[in-house]
Amino acid sequence: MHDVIFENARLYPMDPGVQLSGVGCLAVTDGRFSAVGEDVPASRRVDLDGRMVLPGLVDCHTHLVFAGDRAAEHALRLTGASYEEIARSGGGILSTVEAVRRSSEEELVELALPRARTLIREGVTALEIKSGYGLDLATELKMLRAIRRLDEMLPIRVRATFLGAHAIPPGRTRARYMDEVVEEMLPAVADAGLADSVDIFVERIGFGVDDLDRLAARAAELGLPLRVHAEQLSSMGGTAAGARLGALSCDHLEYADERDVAALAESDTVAVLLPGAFYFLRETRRPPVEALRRADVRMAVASDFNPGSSPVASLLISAHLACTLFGLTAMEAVQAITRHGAAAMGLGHSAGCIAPGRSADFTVWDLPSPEHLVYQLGGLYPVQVYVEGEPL
Ligand code: DI6
Ligand code: FE
Repeated sequence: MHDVIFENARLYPMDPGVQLSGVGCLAVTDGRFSAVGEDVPASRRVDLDGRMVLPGLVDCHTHLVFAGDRAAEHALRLTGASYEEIARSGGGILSTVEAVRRSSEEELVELALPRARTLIREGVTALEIKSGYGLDLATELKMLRAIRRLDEMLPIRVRATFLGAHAIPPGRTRARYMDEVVEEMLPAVADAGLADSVDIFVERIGFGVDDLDRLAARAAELGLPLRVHAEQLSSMGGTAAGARLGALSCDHLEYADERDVAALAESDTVAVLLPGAFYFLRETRRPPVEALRRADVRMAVASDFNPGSSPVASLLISAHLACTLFGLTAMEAVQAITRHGAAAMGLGHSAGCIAPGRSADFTVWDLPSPEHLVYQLGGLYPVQVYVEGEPL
């Protein structure tokens, strides 16, 4: 006997093993999908009236815990300054760092809650949030505690990523700061159980592949999976290195080349595309989507919601941009914000598709087909969101 059966569901399970799309049933027991497709006996029945059912959406890359804003910087960029110029002259990430250092944990939570709720309203049921605006141990811990607090307060799954290696704090050398990240901050974060994964910004204005190697070795000792910001603004080989190191994902990839794609193809690493940042920074170099597709590399899409490069509070708009700007097909984009997003954030076996045994996180839409999710730009909301089989 199953707990609940949802009948008359137009199912799009996003499970490569299941080729059904049509009206059927969906059973949930103990918060997990217990049958997909067929009608089974259950204690309770819910009629979904033929509405479209998709997995809960997954936003696998955000920096939505932050204080202050960077609207003035955006205005400057509109008159010609580049992101890199602004970062080098002390603006950029470092101005957000100052604002975050001045804020309390409670203030950070209060600021982040409405941002997360905006995503949840769109159907997001799993959300990753990075630290990285502290750049010292106390503030990084404060950010990570704020993320844990959001996980407790919100009805969805929130995962925390330690991104101490996001930028080099003023007055420090890269080498000295990296010592601190690897020897002090990462072990303390792991000890406190405040992170589910570790990330690093491999970039000309950030860290090198040598830093990535060191961080990855320490993260592996501590049992924390790796994610990598790579090839967003420059070609450094961070993607190939991340793939070789078994990272869950390499993210951005505008400057990834054939070697990077080949390394991804030989790994289980997911390519996370962040078209919001590309759009917002008015970049012109596109990630090698056709090569990734040919190499069968799984592509995810995320909002990268952050105050500097992607103040984009919408995963669906991000998916839309991934189609129009990067050339994803509509169904690739839908997979990118469900199954592949889940894999990128380390939930590949528990979320992201409608299949027996997975967490019963799903969304119900008054739309004719999944293609509609990347058709209208903005203003799309599910009529109902379920997490572990319960309506939000
Ligand atoms: N890449 C990005 O796009 C963001 N962080 C990163 O590593 C930008 C963060 C910011 O500008 O505040
Ligand atoms: Fe990012």
